[in-house]
Amino acid sequence: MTSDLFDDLPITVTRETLAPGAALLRGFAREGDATLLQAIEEVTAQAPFRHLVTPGGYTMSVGMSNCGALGWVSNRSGYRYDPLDPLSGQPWPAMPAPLMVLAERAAAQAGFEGFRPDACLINVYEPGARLSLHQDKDEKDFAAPIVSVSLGLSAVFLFGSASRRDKPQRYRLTHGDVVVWGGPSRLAFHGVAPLADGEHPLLGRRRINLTFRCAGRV
Ligand code: MD3
Ligand code: FE
Repeated sequence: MTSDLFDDLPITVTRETLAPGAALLRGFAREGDATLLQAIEEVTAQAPFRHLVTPGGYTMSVGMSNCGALGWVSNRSGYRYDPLDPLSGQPWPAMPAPLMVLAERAAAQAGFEGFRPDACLINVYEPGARLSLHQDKDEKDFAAPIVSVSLGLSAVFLFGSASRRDKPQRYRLTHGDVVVWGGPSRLAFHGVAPLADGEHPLLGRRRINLTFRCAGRV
């Protein structure tokens, strides 16, 4: 059994099904969290977090960066995956091995063997930041799941159905929780409630969320 460097409590990993195709792996990313954060820092030193503007002209409260062959970007003309970071004109940083390995293991645990994401969107939330209800459908391959990893402060995650009308379920996602969204859940509406203030031992007043995607042509 491995232990958390800071409190020596054993790490418990549990699996629950939120909906058909949606598997919540609580604690899955806690072992090795410091390694993940180090890798994220290396990415964001090259491709800093920025607040993107939506096609509707709103500046997002969530800060974003990417790693991998493709990165998700938004501006007044629309959303897209792009091989280049528009801030630098350079390719996005490569996906660090510890991130790729984590995503692959989590997907396999949920029944998606051979998951090989080409994009990892990195979201940073400060107190008050939120993500309104949306679907992720800019990817080319809906047969592949999306793997999400929560780090730092807890957030209330809103999980609806394929229809915006249905009232979403609420789940608290905490440091180290991983969710695999595949099958019938892949196109579900989802969002994040405004982040409550707090202090996390590794991340301070922040939450970071990683989403691993197969964005390009398969
Ligand atoms: C359910 N991120 O980046 S992760 C996003 O916490 C995004 O930053 C949120 O939604 C965050 O697009 C939520 C959970 C998540 C991600 C993708 C999904 C849930 C999903 C795709 C389909 C269904
Ligand atoms: Fe999303």
